[in-house]
Amino acid sequence: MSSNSFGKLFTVTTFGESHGPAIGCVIDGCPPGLAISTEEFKPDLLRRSTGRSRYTSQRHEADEVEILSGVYQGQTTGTPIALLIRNTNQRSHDYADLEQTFRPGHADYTYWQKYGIRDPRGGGRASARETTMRVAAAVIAKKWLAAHHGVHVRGYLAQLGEITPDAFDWDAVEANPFFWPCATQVPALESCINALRKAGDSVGARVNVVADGVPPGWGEPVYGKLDGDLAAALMSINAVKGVEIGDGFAAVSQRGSQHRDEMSMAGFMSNHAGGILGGISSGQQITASIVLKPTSSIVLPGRSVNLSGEPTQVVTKGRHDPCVGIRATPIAEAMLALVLMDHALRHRAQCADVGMVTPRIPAQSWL
Ligand code: EPS
Repeated sequence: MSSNSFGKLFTVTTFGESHGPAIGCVIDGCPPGLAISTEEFKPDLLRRSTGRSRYTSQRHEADEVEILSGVYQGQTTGTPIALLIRNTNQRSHDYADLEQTFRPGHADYTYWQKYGIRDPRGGGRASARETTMRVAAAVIAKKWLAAHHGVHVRGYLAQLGEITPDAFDWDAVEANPFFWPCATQVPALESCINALRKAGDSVGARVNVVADGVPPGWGEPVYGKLDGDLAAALMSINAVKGVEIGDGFAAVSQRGSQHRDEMSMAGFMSNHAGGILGGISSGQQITASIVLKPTSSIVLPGRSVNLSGEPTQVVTKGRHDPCVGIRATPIAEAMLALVLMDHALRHRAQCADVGMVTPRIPAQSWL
């Protein structure tokens, strides 16, 4: 009922609040024998972290993972893996005013209506800090997927406000703090964020993620569709307001003759489907896209009401991201990896005996 867990065979449960003593997760169902060390969590946690550049929240967290269980002599044992990260840089007084009111566009109001009690410090459970544990859990999923199936998940920022990439280069993506695929546009992104900061405002963004190497057959019909689970997982990320798989909403104006991905034994001739047909992977690159709304925690005054129902104005203090999309690439990758991991195990459980059937169209990458 309380929905802090997801996945059927590779189950991840997260817990903790942004300003509590710690955040953590329990991963159940991880196959035994996977080598894993605390060092391996660092790169992805750093990619997601606040304070990595001037263009994100300046809260400085070390994000040091402690492995509490499920790993013995450097290998997973098949028992629940508990990971913990202690919060060390909370500034809870920034949130004092929010005890009495609600930020427009934030979960403050809906959490209050649902539970009748809330932790307003840092957004509590609704804080983007919770995504730290998704990224940590996905380090394990990414490693297993790569080792057992050669699956590789990556992503990039595909739009920031009005700005779209002029060119595409995977090498550029990891070379700037925006995960932007065109190096020459980075100064324009910096100016955009600087101007937003000055104006006290925020902006939305689009993040694209892809998975290469997924074999055909992962996913289930009807209620367990791979794209259904992926859409739910991506939509569960804070601030996500839209999800597309493959061509997504562009399909509305396409003809069937355009949208279908014709086949030959040399490969599929296009990838409008985003690598998923009937909820089951086709062996093509899996492609998905998310839209993140502009951050609601902004310093421009906004009209709201207080706990007594009186009109008031909210000015959000604190160290907020002018665009949450800038840090969302590793989070979207994490959700894609976690869904793929779960479906890899689900496919193995039911259909491992089916093995390889012919014809098998070779995989291609479209990005
Ligand atoms: C967040 C507000 C800021 C961010 C935080 C998400 O927190 P605070 O107000 O405590 O400085 O820094 O993000 C993280 C701490 C993180 O690790 O992602 C919010 O309102 O969601």
